[in-house]
Amino acid sequence: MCFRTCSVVGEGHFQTFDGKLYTFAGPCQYVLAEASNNAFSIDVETVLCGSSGITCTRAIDIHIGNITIFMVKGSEISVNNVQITLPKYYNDLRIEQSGVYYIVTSDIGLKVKWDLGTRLYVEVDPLFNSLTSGLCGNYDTDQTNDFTTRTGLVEQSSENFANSWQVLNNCPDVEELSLDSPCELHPERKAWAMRHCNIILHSTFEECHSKVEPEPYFDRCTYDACGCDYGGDCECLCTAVAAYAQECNDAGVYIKWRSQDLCPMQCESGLEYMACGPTCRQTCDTISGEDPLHCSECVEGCHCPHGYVAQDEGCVLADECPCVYENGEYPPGTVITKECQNW
Ligand SMILES: [Ca+2]
Repeated sequence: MCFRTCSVVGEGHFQTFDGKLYTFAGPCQYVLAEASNNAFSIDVETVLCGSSGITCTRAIDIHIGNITIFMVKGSEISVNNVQITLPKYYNDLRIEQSGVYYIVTSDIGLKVKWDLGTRLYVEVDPLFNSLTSGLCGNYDTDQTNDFTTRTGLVEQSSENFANSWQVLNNCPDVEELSLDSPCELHPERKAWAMRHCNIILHSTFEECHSKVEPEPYFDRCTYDACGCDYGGDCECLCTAVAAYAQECNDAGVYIKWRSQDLCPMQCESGLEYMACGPTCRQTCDTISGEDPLHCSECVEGCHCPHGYVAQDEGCVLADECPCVYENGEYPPGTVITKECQNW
């Protein structure tokens, strides 16, 4: 069975585990997903990112057992209030970075991917069927009950539903239909937004169109590109296009859509841009291991070229990794009485 994914992309565009799409803009802290067996909970904090009232993700709290992982834009990740450096491996928990994403993987059947911006994905094992609630909905393959509030009512509007999932119930409720379309509020931005978001409908993504319907992503893109006026308008546009590209990746179609003219991504220290790079960054330490299951999908971003592995901030030739034997490091090619694997 496959993991089910819930996403929060761009400016408050949600897709529940059961696939229901909605947009909700409320600046507050909300329960994104929690399991009724207390296995995990994930809270998300959103802030205003445009004058028309749209909101963006600013921070995420992940609680798994007695561990709390806190990620906030512009700061280091902390675990139980202690800052950590990546990658960090615990017995049943991994926190690592690959491409544009920070990735938390837990053996309980939970994976959280966040680009520290406006792309957030939560994946759960099917064993959580009928156990989740929050803004990601109750996962039971039935979309019609996804707007279930904290008190168990099924609401029609995303606002009434989402308001009930405030973590502390300390923010003003968002009114139904309080948000006009950002393109109506900012008509001067509409043409620019439409023109650039058009790449989603364009031949660049043609191969993906039959796998992932492009129109909803085009609509979200124009919404975000019109509304995101607190600086970084290009970032909003690029994220919206990248969100469609990520869906294409998940569907097995890898499209290199970035260019010098549209959303170029500069990679440093010998890394190169890949539309579909490995989820798990290989290092000299991990190269001997098999790719664990959780590394099977791919993510876009800056990755070491083929044949290279990550070392410090940059990459080294895999062949040049030192041999490690009984905690000692030896140059490549060293022959020890007991066999050291040479790479
Ligand atoms: Ca449901």
